[in-house]
Amino acid sequence: MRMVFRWYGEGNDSVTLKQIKQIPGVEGVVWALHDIHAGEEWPVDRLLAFKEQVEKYGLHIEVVESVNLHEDIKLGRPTRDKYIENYKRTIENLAKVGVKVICYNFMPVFDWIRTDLYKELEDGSTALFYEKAKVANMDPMELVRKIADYPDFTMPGWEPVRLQRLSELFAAYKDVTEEDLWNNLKFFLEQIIPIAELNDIKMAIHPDDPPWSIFGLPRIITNKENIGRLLKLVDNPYNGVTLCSGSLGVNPNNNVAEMVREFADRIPFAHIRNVRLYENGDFIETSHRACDGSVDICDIVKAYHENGFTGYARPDHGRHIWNEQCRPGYGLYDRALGIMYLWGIWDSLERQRKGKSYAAHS
Ligand code: DNO
Repeated sequence: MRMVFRWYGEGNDSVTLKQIKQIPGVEGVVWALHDIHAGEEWPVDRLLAFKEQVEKYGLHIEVVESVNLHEDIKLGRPTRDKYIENYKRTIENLAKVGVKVICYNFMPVFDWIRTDLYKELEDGSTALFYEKAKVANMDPMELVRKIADYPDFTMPGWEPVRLQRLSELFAAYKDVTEEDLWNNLKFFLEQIIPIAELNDIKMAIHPDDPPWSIFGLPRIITNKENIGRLLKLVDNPYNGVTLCSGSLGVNPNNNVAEMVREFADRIPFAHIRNVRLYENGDFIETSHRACDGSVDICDIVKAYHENGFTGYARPDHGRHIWNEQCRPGYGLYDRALGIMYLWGIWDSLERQRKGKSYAAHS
């Protein structure tokens, strides 16, 4: 397991590279050029400058999250061809700076969705919260206004350009079914995977968050069966998944550890975090510790360990603790605690496997 940490870039993140370097076992940052619009090519000079900046701190940039797809690709419009060409060029450019994994998603219009970014937990910390009934009854424009209340934060999937086009996008998706989305994903992968393979970059799709349809828009990367289907669309090791325990874990029918066991060789990147589910379908993000939420993080890490997982992993969202001012879900403290929890489980499993001390200096 190769630990990495999401970083939004200088001036765009409250966490510094120096701090990230001090979290035990973190070897690289998970990053993106957030100012580049979906569909545009990422220029090599920008990538080289970013690499130099990060490497100064002894960290690598091998995992990108995300290279977002232009909506025309998801909609299967004829104009997708030029955006797919740009995507291929971006893959080639990323290979030039040593990138090994590209995380992306295929969710129409929106990326992850929550109804409250600062919901208080019983210990006084705050965390991302999703109220199912609220979303079910919500006009999506209301959610957009809510995000606009936090102008300092550019959330992936919520770029201003996309939001301005919201009503147009809803109209465009009106008749798009899940099967259409599958066909459009297949078309994209058939074009992209050969280029990814040639450039030794694994494509790793992120599950839909939450893994069900919202606002009547189709969502397809939602459960084990569909992940199996995705992997077969183009049956090649370069077509993989970012297995996100928090996204998939909010559906109680999803057993994430079972998915790890089934798809281990097709998971180049793991997102590991916990979430607490309520009977009415609401959920809140908790600490990574298994007993704090509904997802068996111990069993998930055990499944990775059993399978000799050598891919990248990152803690996912954290709570906001100790008065930290940060991007919602992306503070330093709770994610660093999450990492230590994951290492704790991993190291004790390693200790058992080896049958001898795991301490480097003993
Ligand atoms: C949320 C993230 C997602 C993820 C994208 C990948 O915190 O896990 O926004 O980056 O869905 O494309």
